[in-house]
Amino acid sequence: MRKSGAWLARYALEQLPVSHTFGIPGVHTTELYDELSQSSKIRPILVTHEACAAFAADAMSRTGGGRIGCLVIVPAAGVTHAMSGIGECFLDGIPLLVITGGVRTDVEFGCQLHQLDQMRLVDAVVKRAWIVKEQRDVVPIIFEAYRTAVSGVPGPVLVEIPVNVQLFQAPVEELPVFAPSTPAPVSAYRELDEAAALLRDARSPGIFVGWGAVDVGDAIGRIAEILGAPVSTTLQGLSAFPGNHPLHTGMGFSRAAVPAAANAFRDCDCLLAVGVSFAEIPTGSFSAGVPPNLIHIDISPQAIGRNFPVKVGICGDSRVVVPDLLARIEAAGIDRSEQRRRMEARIAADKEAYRAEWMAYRTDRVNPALFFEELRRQLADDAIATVDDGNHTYLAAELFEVRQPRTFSSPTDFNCMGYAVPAAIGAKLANSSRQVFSIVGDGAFLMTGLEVVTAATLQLGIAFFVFDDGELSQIAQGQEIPYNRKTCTVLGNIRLSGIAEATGARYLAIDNDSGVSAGIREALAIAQDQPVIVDVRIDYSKRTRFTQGVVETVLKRFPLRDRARFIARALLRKVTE
Ligand SMILES: Cc1ncc(C[n+]2csc(CCOP(=O)(O)OP(=O)(O)O)c2C)c(N)n1
Ligand SMILES: [Mg+2]
Repeated sequence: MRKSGAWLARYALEQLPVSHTFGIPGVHTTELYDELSQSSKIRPILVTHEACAAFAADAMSRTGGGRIGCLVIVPAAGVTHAMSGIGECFLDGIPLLVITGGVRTDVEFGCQLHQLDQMRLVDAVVKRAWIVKEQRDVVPIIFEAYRTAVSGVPGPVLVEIPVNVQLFQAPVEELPVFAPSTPAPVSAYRELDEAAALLRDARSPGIFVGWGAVDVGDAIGRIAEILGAPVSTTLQGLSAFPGNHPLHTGMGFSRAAVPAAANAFRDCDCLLAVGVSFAEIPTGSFSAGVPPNLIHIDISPQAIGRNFPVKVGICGDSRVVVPDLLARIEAAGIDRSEQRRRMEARIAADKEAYRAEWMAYRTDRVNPALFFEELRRQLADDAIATVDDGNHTYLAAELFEVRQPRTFSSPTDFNCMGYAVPAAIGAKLANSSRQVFSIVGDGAFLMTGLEVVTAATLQLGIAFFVFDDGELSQIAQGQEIPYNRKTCTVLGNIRLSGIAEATGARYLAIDNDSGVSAGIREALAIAQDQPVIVDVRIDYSKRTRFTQGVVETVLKRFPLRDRARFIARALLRKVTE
């Protein structure tokens, strides 16, 4: 039979868990787009910018119940735009399938449009990249790319299909059928026994979970309950453990963590860490007190022992390893009910005190704690949050209770602003019957906020809560102590109502605490079937524990002379300016 590369690409993609593709067509991909337009399984989605395509696809992978996010973009120019989101997926361990066109390989001409060595370009941000040479390779390469993306540490892959391969037909001997593979069972029985014994003998065990544990929250909960152990999460893994479980403490457990977490882990003598890489954010810039008895379970062999030495390291898929560990702990005859009761009471008291501290803080703008508490009250438990990067992220992490797996997505290790708005679109397309909302800083909103037009065009019901403080606050706050001036962190004056009008979204503002309850109710009502931009005039004058803790930790680690220089300079500026 004779088939075109574009037909074959569609044939391959239709067999994978791909429900949508994201991108902007160009002359190198129109044939592929034309094929996708005829698909009953895949819907190609036009975005305004390829970075948004990648962020939307990322959220499709994170929240889509086994789906993989997929891009179809032009070579070079589309790829450089998309690299913000591809990089996020690479560092956050999120599978992503990037299909790009490629310049013609059947002509002699150089200086073709978009001609660039893409393999070199993406080398640092993909697990692997391929250039398809012939039509017969299209299907096997796309299948191999998908398997690569989802196996081991998940991540992005890229397949370049030259435009001539897409356009023209060539002989193809067979049409392979995709066969999914299952996670390989572990053979770490000795390590699991050691881990169970360490946890049994510990005086004050603690549990730290990340995105890699997002699908084993129930088993982690049972382990925590048997051990009477507090559970802390990473930022990316906030949804890996329910915020309303009595043993849940908060993000991280360093001095940059909320009091419930910092206190619960203070005497921790054995830490069970699952699906975490001990990265900079959740460890409070590596200041967390990790005990020598560290049991580290992760899919990445590179992560185990990288930042903190391990006593027991187990490399494997948490969906296989954690149930095995739970079985051993259940069999160990542990009774810590009294310890568990005490721990739960302490966590509840610490959480209540932290809440009261925030609630007592009143200004004429919106109190973040009040906002998040009211939002939680009005949302369904399975509502999906996409959150950007900034002060609003850490406020959400400290003050919003995340209750179900995969209901909180935020850019973490690559930490790329501009994520939340397009990610909400990906999450909504994957979860049309669930509430989807964004918490996004005004600075981040300026990067990708025009993508709201896509939500309006597709009539996606999403509430975009823009935390409007007029600054790049997370950085401005970091500048305050050491520099006492805000260089390039004060934003231009933006009227969000204009963006709503321009994109076809509804608009409303929440100016102060008294408008919070009604404002959220109205926003969620509108967002049943259309996008709404909510201008939240937020109060940022109270710092998060995270910002306070990290600024202090980082400064402390400076060489003595430089620390003295920084402090002296800040003091001088305080007095003289
Ligand atoms: C692409 C990108 N550029 C710059 C940064 C550095 N950065 C981190 S947080 C932040 C401030 C974000 O401001 P805004 O979106 O208004 O959120 P806020 O901190 O005010 O809540 C900046 C500039 C980043 N993380 N990503
Ligand atoms: Mg801001």
